[in-house]
Amino acid sequence: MILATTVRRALLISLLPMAFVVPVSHAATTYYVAPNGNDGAAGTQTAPCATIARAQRAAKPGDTVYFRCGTYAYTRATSSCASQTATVDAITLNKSGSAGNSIRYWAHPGEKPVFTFSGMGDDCRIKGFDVTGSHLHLRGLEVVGVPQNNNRNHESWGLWISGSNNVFEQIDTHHHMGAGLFISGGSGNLVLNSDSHDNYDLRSSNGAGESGDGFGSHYTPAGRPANVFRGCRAWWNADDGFDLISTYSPVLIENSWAWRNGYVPGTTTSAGNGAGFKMGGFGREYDAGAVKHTVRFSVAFNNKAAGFYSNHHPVANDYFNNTSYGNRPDFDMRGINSSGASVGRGNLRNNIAYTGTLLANMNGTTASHNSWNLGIPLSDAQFRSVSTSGWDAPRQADGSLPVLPHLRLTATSTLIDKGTDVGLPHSGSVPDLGAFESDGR
Ligand SMILES: [Ca+2]
Ligand SMILES: [Ca+2]
Ligand SMILES: [Ca+2]
Repeated sequence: MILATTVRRALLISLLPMAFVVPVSHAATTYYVAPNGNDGAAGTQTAPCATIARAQRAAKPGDTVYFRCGTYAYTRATSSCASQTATVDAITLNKSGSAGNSIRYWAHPGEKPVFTFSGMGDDCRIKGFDVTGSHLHLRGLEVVGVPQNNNRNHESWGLWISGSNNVFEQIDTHHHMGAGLFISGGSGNLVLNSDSHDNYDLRSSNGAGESGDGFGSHYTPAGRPANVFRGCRAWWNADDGFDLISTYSPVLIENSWAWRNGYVPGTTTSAGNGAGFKMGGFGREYDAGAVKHTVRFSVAFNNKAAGFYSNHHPVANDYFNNTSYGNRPDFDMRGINSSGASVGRGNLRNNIAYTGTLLANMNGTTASHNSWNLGIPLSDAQFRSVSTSGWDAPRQADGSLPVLPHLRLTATSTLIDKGTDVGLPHSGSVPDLGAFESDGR
């Protein structure tokens, strides 16, 4: 029996307006997990348990599990590999919270728990975190080093998510032999202020680096709520930064950055596809079930291939207020029509394309008020900085992106107030071009 800190909500409830009362069905409990804990312990702050699995068995909707700092090292999966192409996981999160009462798996405030999987020897595909539950909130966890231990599979995964209505906040997922965070079928998930980097699937059966994406949302059935990526960064992933191939529900990406994807991490040696934002598609086939995805207020630079890529998507996505710099090309709108022919697909407004090779496959798109439409001369002087270093700087205390001068407009930039209103927040009379609205105009 785990006895931990309890907050007697009933006491609190008596002080609150009735509208706030509804979701609470039991006294919320706080549990503690620490690397030097013991799963036979009570799970209190002074007697923490040792594993997330033990905490999950105790936790109920509305409860919070705090992880103390230190390393949680995994060396074997929860089950044995049935074959070399079977899939196993190290951590199974299959117990759901409920609407308004998530189960929280949070870093203890100010601390950094690190879940490391590089010591796993299982001879098949591996998921580090296998999140099949819903209404969970993971925050502040570092997830590192899920391996591929044979060359029979496409990839392993850092976090693999088939549950829905989860929040993944301030997750730092990196150095996996596969995707850092991969949503497969889940919907209504929010990936907030998270980083995915240095992922390289060097043993993938479809080619080294071909499946090592930063973030992915795939296989979601039609009619489900959007998966959202907000304030996320993807860099030096061997394949793509963000990849939305083969999904039938919408995805929204905003305020996110992607750079140097498509290379062996830390080098300029070519690896996988190398798109910053790969915005859909169905394996180069027309699919009548395609839906519109959206990417806005986002930055791609120095990716091996396109910064923003329609990837043969059958319908026009919205590309609003993005900055693409030094990609090849910056915007590639290659879509597909019902006859299977290549055609431009995209609604582009208020974007900047600067350096690299700018544009490809624009015939068939709708594009206005972008830097290339307006005939405004572009030069480094439009920007406070065009530096491509420092983008991985530490986040702000609340987890939001660092505020850098890079690719922000100068006070006198002629790109200020040159956009068109697309129904999104902006300063001054009309939107500026690019990902960062300037202040005061
Ligand atoms: Ca690929
Ligand atoms: Ca990919
Ligand atoms: Ca403005």
